[in-house]
Amino acid sequence: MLQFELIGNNSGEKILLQDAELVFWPQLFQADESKLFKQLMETSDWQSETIRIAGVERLVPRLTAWYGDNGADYYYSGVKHQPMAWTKPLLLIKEKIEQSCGESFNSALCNLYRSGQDSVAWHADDEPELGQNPIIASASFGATRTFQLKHKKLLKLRHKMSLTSGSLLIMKGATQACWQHQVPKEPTVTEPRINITFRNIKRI
Ligand SMILES: O=C(O)CCC(=O)C(=O)O
Repeated sequence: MLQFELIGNNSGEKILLQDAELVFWPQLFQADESKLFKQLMETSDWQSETIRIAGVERLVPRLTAWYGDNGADYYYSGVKHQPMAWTKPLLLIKEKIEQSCGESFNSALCNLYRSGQDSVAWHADDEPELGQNPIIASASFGATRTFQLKHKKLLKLRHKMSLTSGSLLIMKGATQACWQHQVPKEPTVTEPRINITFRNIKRI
């Protein structure tokens, strides 16, 4: 049975970046992170999706799974997707994050990066159903991967950080409006990583 304890300073570390609000907890899940990684691997319904780029169908370079409250539908490539019902480990992680940051979430996108060959390209989490200035809570388990940010207008402004296992990164304020982020391929990484971005879909 997994249990979480809030110890020490639980307010996270602020990352100072122009036009962004980022708060980072390097070890929010502490000793539970490897157990959670295993449970997430086993209980998530990982799917291989395709995207169309310039008329060509391509496999998304990672596996994904959407979970959420009933009715927290989201639109992707013009198609309505319905989330699957929450699993136990996801609900535990969600509860811990909600306790830590004081926000609530009704859906989660899970990404499985099978190795350093998997990635997510530059984008912002700025879909209309997330509303203005959305709060995105990003929890990571497994291999450490590099998370990069670039300002949409001030092209010299860039930032990168290592998202370690058991960490939580909160992105809020103007972050999605002003910045893009990516997880690039890292061929030297051989181990898998799971990332979960908790979101609040407004159109229910
Ligand atoms: O894997 C990550 O750290 C980021 C995932 C991400 O950007 C997303 O799900 O939109």
